[in-house]
Amino acid sequence: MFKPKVIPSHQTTLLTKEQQTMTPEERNDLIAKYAAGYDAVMNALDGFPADSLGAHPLPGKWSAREIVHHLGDSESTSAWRLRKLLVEDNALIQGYDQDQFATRLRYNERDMAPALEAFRYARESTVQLLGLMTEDDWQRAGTHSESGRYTTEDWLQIYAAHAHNHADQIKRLRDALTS
Ligand code: NI
Repeated sequence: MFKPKVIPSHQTTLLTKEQQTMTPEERNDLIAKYAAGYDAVMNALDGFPADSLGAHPLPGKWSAREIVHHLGDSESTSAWRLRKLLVEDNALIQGYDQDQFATRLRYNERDMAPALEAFRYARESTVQLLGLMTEDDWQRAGTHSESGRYTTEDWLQIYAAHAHNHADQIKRLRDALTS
């Protein structure tokens, strides 16, 4: 069970308002959302017709199995990205083509169970790190190969939402297949 870390107020007063883009409360809300991402995906998969995991009922959209493999790969990558941001000064965050990954790495042909576990434990170990981050850690920044400056707060904003967005996508697939 994840417990948001309480940050003593004297730490935040060290920063000016301009430097601080999120309050500790806002960050803790996003960390809790991030920590709930695996359960959101499992809820979306609950009752999904097993013989349709590889189906494409929505034109141009991934199947449920492809989404789960994407989560396995993307979340492993995101875990590594946060670690780089925390350890390396001005870490290089490398972008990649997720559709090429889906096709060339044969997402739709492979059992998704190991990807679900990769997703789950990449998050679980990363939640440990998020709970230990100091104000200084939340000011760290690297450079993304496509989008430029990339801070630990940017990381949090992106990945707090990521799994929930894909859980919604899986639900839309389920609705399309079962209605
Ligand atoms: Ni994604």
